[in-house]
Amino acid sequence: MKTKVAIIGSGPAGLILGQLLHNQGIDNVVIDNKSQDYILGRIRAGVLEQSTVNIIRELGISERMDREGLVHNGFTMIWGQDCQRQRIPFTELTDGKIMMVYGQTELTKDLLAARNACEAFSFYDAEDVTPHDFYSESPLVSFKHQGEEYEVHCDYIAGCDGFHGVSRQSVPVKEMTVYENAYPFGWLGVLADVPPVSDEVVYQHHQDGYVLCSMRSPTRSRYYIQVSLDEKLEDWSVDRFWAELKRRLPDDLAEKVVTGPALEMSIAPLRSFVCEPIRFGNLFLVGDAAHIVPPTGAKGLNLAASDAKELFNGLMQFYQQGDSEGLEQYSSKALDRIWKAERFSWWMTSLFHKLDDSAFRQKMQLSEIHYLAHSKAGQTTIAENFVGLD
Ligand code: RFL
Ligand code: PHB
Repeated sequence: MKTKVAIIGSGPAGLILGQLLHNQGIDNVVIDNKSQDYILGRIRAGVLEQSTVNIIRELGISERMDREGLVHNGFTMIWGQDCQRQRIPFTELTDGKIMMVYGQTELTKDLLAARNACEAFSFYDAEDVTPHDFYSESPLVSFKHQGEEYEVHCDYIAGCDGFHGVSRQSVPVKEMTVYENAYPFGWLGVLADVPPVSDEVVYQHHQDGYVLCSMRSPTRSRYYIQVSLDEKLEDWSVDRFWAELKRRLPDDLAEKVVTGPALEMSIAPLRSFVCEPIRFGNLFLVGDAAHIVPPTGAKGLNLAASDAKELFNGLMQFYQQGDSEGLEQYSSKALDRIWKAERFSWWMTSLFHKLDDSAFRQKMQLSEIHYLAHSKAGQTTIAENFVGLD
């Protein structure tokens, strides 16, 4: 089989890139080692930046997002034993940029529907997916599908296969530098069909661990609490989760918590990770394949979308004008943005989580949150980073 761009991975990064290319008549093939049902069962991100919203609109698949998504203009921070709170009106502080609450699952559903409706080739449940010869002019991706062996010959390979994918692992270790930070805690998350405690996202610093109140719709809530990494999911009933959430929240919010069965409950570890560069010959890494951020700043999916757009721009320039400058600059331009999001995500994580038992460090965190919350410059810094730097 021959195509222009072979895309490994059908998460947001691969599907956005595939659809952007398809809409411009640039032939591409998507190959994923999981089924579409499995991909749609993953519960992950929920908050889209303005730039991601713009990409979805540009793709012509925004009808449901624009109808069902919730436009947000601010979030609330809560901290300290006296539960001080401050709203960060990010839209007002960033010349009108909004955030859209629309689940990654819903976005993936829209992207898959668009992919399935067009003529482009996609392979799901592929086995042994392997990129080859990407330092040559004739790279290819091999895999098995329904008992048949396939080779997709292409000009370029886009590695959009997430943190555990095969693309980054196929690059010789000496070709990349890896920067990594693991955090000694995770997030225990619950998704439930109950109305949220607030119409805006709430981030809380609590002496026993961070709390995040988010949502997917006016009737579906997404909550997270910080837990230590040795916590086991089987030790957490949903009732224990609700009790702990209410114990940490201020009384007025705890009273508003509506409990119910969990649609999903999981523990996610937190990690910062960047590999440099993110281009290796004719293999480009996109999204979580190249970098991971702790979810505190809501940046992972948004970075995946902006990487995909950046690579698409380079490919367009190449296929429409024969100019490879955009592709040459992909790695450095994307990494510039990636590092800014890494910094913000690391900083938000360090500011709001219980890091250790040091009472001094906790005082420093509370003092910094208090300062930022009451300073216009501080609020603006948070707002600009939260909505996404250009
Ligand atoms: P994905 O979504 O992991 O998709 C990768 C795809 O590649 C396939 N694959 C392979 N295919 C072929 N061969 C192989 N060997 C393969 N190995 C893997 C997989 O099946 C899959 O289909 O990566 P992508 O596209 O880069 O997208 C990244 C986002 O999914 C991720 O960054 C976000 O979910 C992170 N994230 C958040 N991001 C935000 O922007 N806002 C948020 O509010 C937000 N909240 C979150 C999050 C992630 C979380 N978890 C669980 C890590 C909240 C949580 C709890
Ligand atoms: C979510 O709704 O899942 C969510 C919201 C904000 C974050 C991370 C995750 O910072």
